[in-house]
Amino acid sequence: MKTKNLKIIFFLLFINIFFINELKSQYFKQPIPTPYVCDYIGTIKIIGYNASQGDEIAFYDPDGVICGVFVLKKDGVFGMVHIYGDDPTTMIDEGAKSHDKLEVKIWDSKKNILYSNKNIFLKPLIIGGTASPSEIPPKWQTNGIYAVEISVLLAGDINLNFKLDLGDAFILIEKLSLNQINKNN
Ligand SMILES: [Ca+2]
Ligand SMILES: [Ca+2]
Repeated sequence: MKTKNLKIIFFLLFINIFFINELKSQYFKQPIPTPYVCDYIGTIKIIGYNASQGDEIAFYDPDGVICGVFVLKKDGVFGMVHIYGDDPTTMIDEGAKSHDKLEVKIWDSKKNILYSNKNIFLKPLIIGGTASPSEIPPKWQTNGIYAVEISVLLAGDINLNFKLDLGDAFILIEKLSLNQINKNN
């Protein structure tokens, strides 16, 4: 009986080490690994709050190929994300070439919302060690480690206070009327 219990405990430990630590993405499909890799780490906030464990980040190359995916293991931080480069010896496009701009998409797992393009703001992150602050937009190059701060903001949140409110409306009206004045002159 005791050995049976021990076996169960070891089995659970095994599952914990090999499966739970390597969370598989539910939303984004897995990239195709190649020997050409660059790594990204950093922080991530969604509309002012730390992104949650289980939320997903995907990196796309300019051909629309998904070349890096990471499922958050801890709130607010991610990485390392392995972002794969294209293997020139294969016919298919597995990922990025040197200096390709990378696009980021975020999936909020609890709300089941996908954020991309105009909702996502990136900033270089200085953390020291072996990671360099990322260029903005991030560019793929083999063998580097880069750090970036990701913020998801509401589209239309012009004054960046994480709310869509009258403040945004006033700025927008001001902009529109300035455009109108410029047009009329
Ligand atoms: Ca290829
Ligand atoms: Ca490509």
